[in-house]
Amino acid sequence: MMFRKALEDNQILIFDGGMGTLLQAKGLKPGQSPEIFGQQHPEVIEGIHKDYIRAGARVVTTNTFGGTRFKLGPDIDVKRFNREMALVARKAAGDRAFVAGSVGPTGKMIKPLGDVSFVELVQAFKEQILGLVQGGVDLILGETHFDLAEARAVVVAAREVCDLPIGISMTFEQGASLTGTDGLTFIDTMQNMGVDMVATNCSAGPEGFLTVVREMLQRLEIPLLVEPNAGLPELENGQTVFRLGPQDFAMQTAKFVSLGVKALGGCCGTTPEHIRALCAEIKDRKYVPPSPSKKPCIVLTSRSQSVPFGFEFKPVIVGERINPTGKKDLSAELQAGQLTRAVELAQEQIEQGATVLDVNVGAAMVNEQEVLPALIAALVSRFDCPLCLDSSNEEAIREGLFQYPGSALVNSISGEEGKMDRLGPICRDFGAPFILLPLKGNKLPVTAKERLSIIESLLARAFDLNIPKRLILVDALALTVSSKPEAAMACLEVIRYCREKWNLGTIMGLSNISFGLPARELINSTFLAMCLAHGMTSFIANPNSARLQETLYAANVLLHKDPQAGEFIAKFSRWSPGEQRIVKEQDKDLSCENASKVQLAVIKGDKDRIVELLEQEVTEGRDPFELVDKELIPAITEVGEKYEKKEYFLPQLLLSAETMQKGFEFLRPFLEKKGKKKGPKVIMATVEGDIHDIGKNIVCLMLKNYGFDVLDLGKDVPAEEILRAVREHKAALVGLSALMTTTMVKMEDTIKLIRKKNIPCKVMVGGAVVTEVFAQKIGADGYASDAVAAVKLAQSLVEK
Ligand code: THG
Repeated sequence: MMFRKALEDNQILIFDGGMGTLLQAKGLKPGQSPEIFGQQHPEVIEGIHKDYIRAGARVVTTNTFGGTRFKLGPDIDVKRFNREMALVARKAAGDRAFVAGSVGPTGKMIKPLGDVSFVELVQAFKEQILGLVQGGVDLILGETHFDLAEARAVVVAAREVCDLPIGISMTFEQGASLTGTDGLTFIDTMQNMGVDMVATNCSAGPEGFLTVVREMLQRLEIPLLVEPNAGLPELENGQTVFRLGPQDFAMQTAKFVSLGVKALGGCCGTTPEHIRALCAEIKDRKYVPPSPSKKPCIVLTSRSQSVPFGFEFKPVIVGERINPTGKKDLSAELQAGQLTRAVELAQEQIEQGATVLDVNVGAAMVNEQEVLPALIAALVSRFDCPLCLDSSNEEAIREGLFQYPGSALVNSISGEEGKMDRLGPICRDFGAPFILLPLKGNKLPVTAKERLSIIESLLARAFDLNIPKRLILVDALALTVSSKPEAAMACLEVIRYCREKWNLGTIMGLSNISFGLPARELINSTFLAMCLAHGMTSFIANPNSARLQETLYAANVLLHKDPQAGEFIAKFSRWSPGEQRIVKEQDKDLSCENASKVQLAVIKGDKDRIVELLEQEVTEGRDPFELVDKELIPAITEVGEKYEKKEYFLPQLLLSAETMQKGFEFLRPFLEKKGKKKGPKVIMATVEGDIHDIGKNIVCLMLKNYGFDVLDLGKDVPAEEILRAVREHKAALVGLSALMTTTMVKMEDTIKLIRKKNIPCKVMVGGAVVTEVFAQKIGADGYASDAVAAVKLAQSLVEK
């Protein structure tokens, strides 16, 4: 029978007991290594295995606990030793019992606690496991582990070497392992990694295991093995002895069956007699798996904390602030490889209530592959909070996962060609949940339908790769509501669909939604409440917002996640309602009292009436040129000023620009008839790889309104194509846009190409992550922070 089958049936599975105490009785000297002793006396080991099988054990464990090169030393052939010990067990067991290949701790601590790296540990375990596999073991059993990172290394190593079932056992004292892992964090991490069985052994007698086993059962979804000692060790004439006799041991250990434990065995001090008594005690008992009361969608862990995301759990705030976007100080530090500010931001956000931290070091001139792992190491050694690795650089993510001791959240896997195939299996093997980002190709999916179709196809691919749902969190994709008015409602639909159809949790970068609007926190917190009502399980945001926190705690009461409103009351019992802070709407016409009808139409964005008004003026004999110069341009200039003064926001700017554009189109035939020469030629493009064009489109509109002759090449435009257009049209000016740090480098390529060909054309750049400093560095002629600034810049560049 295969071991996996035995895990699935309803039998209680009995493992063997201790080896060390028995070996002492057979001549092992205090201080001598049981491994070397076993190599010299294989017949003794074989005898012990046989004794356990006769006593009723269905699984025996190889004498290879200290079988890595770190414990065996340089003189022993690791692979051969493990193979021989496995063969001894196999010989004793035949087909009557399973053989578990024991893999204990190396005695080395992983960096930065000690001096070995994760990769070195994996190497050492692989060597050992290869020998065990060659000797014919039925499963790999990591035993008595006390460090989560090392336990993970056993799993990764076993996966690289074989397809055998894997069980991992951790030992806990007073609720935590030596390096601070509790039972829940342990099983959450191991279940994420997809191991076949979890276990706990050593440290105490059966009764000392109750608390930690109960803790694990809350979320246990796979078989659990419990192997207690024969009581607590006592010192007797300088020797450790275990005094719990076979009958008491058996009675106490058998009690775990009714809690939902699948497998039982013994650790230090237990003998074949203990196992015989245990078998008698559990005869006629059946395995009844526990049924966890609340099942999370995904769980993230650090070495010492586990954070569940799910419909019955509180929403998780992922702190967004370790992100150089818009932060000059942080960008400068990361460029210099310094981590002080990032560590400070971590501290602040944890104090402000973040339970997970997003870590993004993506800025121009930062080597993410080096900086991300270094920052992860720095954060892991200081804070308990699990991390979300936010990078589009796959190598940086992979290096980050090597550095990380638990289950980090990978941000993200999009529909980009091949991305799921490359990153999905890594996430699966490292037990790292990931954010599925519904972006594909070069069109932003605005409607729910478009998003759902990408989500469905990515899910299908993930399931093909054997990625379980417990590793998937969907990004509902918060876009900017001021330019895509239906995009917020699409998020709600995505959230509900993921929950109802797939039982999948969701997340979003909340603040994207309010870009370009005033009182952004008002929009953000209102949208948060809506999303939570639809079942969103987490969000990426700045935790340092009172309004967001107020909304969150209030929503927890309303969605029955804060029983008796306990937390809410504790936090807000002394809260005082603020005065209404709506500033009186300014007397609309005050600031434009001298405006004409046409001007007012542009300023108010009356796009339905602008043509009619202009038509009337033309009929009455007004000069079309004068209408442009004295009416439209002054009006849009007024709008630009209002935007700069923050009286106007993105929606109004857009509306006025469209209105002006309509007016302009109406006047164009009259202007051309009269032979007005066109304004300066400007080529506009979003650079290659980048599909964001809201900003660029607004700039195009504004430039046209100021008389520029704009050619818009669209988005995702390669440098060569931009060069070709510049040449063909003899453009005076090129405007390049990029939203993402990953694509802003393409601006530099484009500028280099234009300069190389010695073309006398000016280049201006802009976009969310672009800065003045970056613009200078890549040799642009100017940088504009928004559409109004872009017009001014364009005018000054073509004048020169
Ligand atoms: N989905 C996923 N991941 C994401 C996003 C998403 N990661 C990045 C982003 N969106 C979420 N993170 C941020 C981080 C910073 C800001 C917004 C979103 C931000 N920064 C301020 C600025 O640019 O002006 C600076 C604020 C400050 O100083 O703290 O707004 O959607 N999966």
